[in-house]
Amino acid sequence: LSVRVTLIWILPHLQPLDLLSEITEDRGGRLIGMGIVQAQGARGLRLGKDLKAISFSASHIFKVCNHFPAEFSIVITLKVNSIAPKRNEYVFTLLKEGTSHMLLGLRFSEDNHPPCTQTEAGRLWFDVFRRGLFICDGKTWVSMLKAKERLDYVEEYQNLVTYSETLDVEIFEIPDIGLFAATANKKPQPGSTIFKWLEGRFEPYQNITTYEAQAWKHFRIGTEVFLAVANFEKNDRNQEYSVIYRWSKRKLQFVLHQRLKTHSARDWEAFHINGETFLAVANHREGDDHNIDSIIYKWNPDTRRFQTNQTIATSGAYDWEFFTIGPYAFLVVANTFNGTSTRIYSRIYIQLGGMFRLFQSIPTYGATDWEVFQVQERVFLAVANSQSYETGAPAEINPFNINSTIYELNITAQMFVKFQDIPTYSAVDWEFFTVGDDSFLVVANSFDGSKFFLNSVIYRWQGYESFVPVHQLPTYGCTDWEQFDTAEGSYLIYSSAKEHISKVLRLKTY
Ligand SMILES: [Ca+2]
Ligand SMILES: [Ca+2]
Ligand SMILES: [Ca+2]
Repeated sequence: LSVRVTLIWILPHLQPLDLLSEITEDRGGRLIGMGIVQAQGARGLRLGKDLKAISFSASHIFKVCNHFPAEFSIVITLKVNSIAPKRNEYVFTLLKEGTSHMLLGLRFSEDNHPPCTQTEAGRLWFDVFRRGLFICDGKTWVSMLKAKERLDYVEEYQNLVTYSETLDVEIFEIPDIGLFAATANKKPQPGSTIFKWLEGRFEPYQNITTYEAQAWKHFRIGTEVFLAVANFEKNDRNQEYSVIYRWSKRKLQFVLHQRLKTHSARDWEAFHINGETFLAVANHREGDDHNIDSIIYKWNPDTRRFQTNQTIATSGAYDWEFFTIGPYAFLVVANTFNGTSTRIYSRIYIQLGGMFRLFQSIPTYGATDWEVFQVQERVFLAVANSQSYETGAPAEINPFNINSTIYELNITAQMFVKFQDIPTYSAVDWEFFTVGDDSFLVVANSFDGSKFFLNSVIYRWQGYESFVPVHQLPTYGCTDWEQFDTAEGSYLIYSSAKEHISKVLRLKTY
């Protein structure tokens, strides 16, 4: 064990003190109980085998004032060749005068947590394995080197004025260009707006004609950036298309790339499997028929076009979500309505042999959104249920105030099982995000049966207690939540299907 301990006062007129020299030399300047060693060009002191501890009175260094300064650093250079498992070693301690009561201590161990109770409060611990310095707050070891931020509250940041109501927001980055938000707007002229983040705010950048746009999806193929829009309505020439745009590096604008025939498209999902790019469209209905095919397209690098790869029968499809677990690729669809009922199955598909096959069916109630997320090693799927309705069945007390459900992947059973029910009001979106070490879910509550002014709710993961509501956010016709980070901070944005304003909120942390 070789050590060097220096105490640095954080005051300009105080000089660093070499604490080791206080104990290593006798009056004649000879070393006591240690030897000088050289390791990779650095000289240090090795404690003698028989030396258990050496100490000196603090009065040696507190010559003018006998109080510790409010701020100070202890710099320790330590080389440990080996440490017995489950052993702790104190490197430095400060004891109360004339007693063995420890006021401050720094010890290191090989990843077995030393106890941390009121007795150890204020003690430091250097974890060799995780290479972190921790302080005991009386209950747990808190990291000092990389103090994680925590969500304190949410504040209004920017009112994003849109030309018409907004159904969806997509946040994406174009490398070397910046951060963008594409809003899916209801009216065709001037259409939907793409905003660019400039000096801490979103500013309008480009308008694109869309037809009751429901959703935007951004994706990349190689270095090329694309944006796909789901158009719910026909264009002026009675044609029904959803459109893929490509970022032109020359024009610095999105330009038309490909039009695909869709049927009241609600959503696009983009994903890559083994280097190939796919797009899945949620076809909601054709005329009055909700039981139609949704399509998975595959990018053909030769023609630079998307081609139909697979069709999947859906019922009022509203949302696709792609995810992977280990080597397996999954797609889950939110089926909203089959023509008579919203109480139908939404389905999870797994890709086997190049095709998606049914993996699991989950009963849902007018499902509008799936959100997949992980907390530690656990995989969850949350569904937003918007409405419980069935032709001929007795009406519910409030068909909009129903549970939305979080499912967890059970590895042994190889299926998703119900984890937690959360009461929602015509939920249309879940968004998962993290702040520091904490995990959050925010739900878009859109309608309670009589009004669109409702609170959306942020839930925090609290382990054994599951997700617990922590913040209530007043919203108006809220349809989508997105979380994003910039150099300035962390933000949420939500879209309103009821007014021409979407709102950017700032996550205040401490
Ligand atoms: Ca969105
Ligand atoms: Ca989606
Ligand atoms: Ca979502």
